[in-house]
Amino acid sequence: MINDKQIIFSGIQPSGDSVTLGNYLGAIKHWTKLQDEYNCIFSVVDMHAITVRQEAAALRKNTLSLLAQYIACGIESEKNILFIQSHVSAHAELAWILNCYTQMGELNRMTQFKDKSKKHPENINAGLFTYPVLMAADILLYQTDLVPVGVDQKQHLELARDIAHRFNSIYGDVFTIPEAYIPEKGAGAKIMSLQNPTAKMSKSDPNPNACISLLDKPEDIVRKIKRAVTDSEAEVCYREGKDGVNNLLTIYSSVTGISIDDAVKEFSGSGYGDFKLRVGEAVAEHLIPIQKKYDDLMKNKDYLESIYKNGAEVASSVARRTINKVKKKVGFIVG
Ligand code: ATP
Ligand code: LTN
Repeated sequence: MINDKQIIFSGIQPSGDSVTLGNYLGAIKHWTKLQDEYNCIFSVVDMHAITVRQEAAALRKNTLSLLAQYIACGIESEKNILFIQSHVSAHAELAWILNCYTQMGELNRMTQFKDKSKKHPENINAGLFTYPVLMAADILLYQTDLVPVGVDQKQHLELARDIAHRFNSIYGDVFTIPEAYIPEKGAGAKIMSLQNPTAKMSKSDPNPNACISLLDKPEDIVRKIKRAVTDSEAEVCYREGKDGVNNLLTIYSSVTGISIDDAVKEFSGSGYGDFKLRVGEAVAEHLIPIQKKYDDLMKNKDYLESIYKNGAEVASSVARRTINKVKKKVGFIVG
């Protein structure tokens, strides 16, 4: 890259029609704060999405929609490289090579693979198993320094580091060793399901009341938060064992910028009904301008196309340097 800022890479799968409040607070919102200080590369990782069966037309629609959601949340196309993963073929090329430098035993330990296999017992495909290797390729192709992700991705990132170390120890310094950049506890690190606050909020959750989507209508947001599972104590405080209330306090703190301690003071003496209503309203209010921007962007498909085409061109030229070096190192004849 042309300047000496550190490189950041991250991505989200277009595996649903909208990102969740978890994706937003755990990932995208943090990205917006990094765009001035770092060279940021943000990808819509459609190749990861097909590890779970997707309907083709829906995947196309969701991929474009996710790009618009990135921009609507404040990721500026002028400051960052925004692109669609399948547009840069070096991701698939490097993933194959790195597959040959990754052990079955390492992949067997991945908890996301175990969880997703349980969720989709009818389709435990090899791509689901080697998913973390494609993720490692995404990161290592750009000589990434930092990877901002939710805490659920920490294990994948550690594997990417292990693969990079292994490759470097054989061939010399080919890859930069990436570091995870994970938000602190309480700052949206892990937003939990509204219906089962011990499980993470996930866009592929079949229960629509478990998760808030970035594009949900304000009245739906308020309704879902009103129905959120809490406990029978009726005391708004942040304490171990109060997973439902802790989650709502985290959400409230993340959208308003008020610290959790101050939020607890604000709600002291409030009943859960009042507390949930105010959290719901705060979330809805925060999302309204994002939704408005999203609607405008989706009316301008040419603009979105110009962004992803330009992004793919720039990303390809950066990725090409790494993939050529890797090919030479492993002994391919580079034409
Ligand atoms: P899926 O349900 O399809 O597995 P997902 O909702 O878990 O998807 P990903 O595309 O896997 O979302 O994740 C995108 C980013 O959002 C990652 O950085 C991940 O760490 C973060 N993220 C996902 N869910 C949450 C959550 N509940 N809380 C905080 N961060 C999250
Ligand atoms: N595996 C991630 C999405 C993802 C990613 C990446 C994140 C794919 N490639 C590279 C950071 C860097 C997920 O499920 N959230």
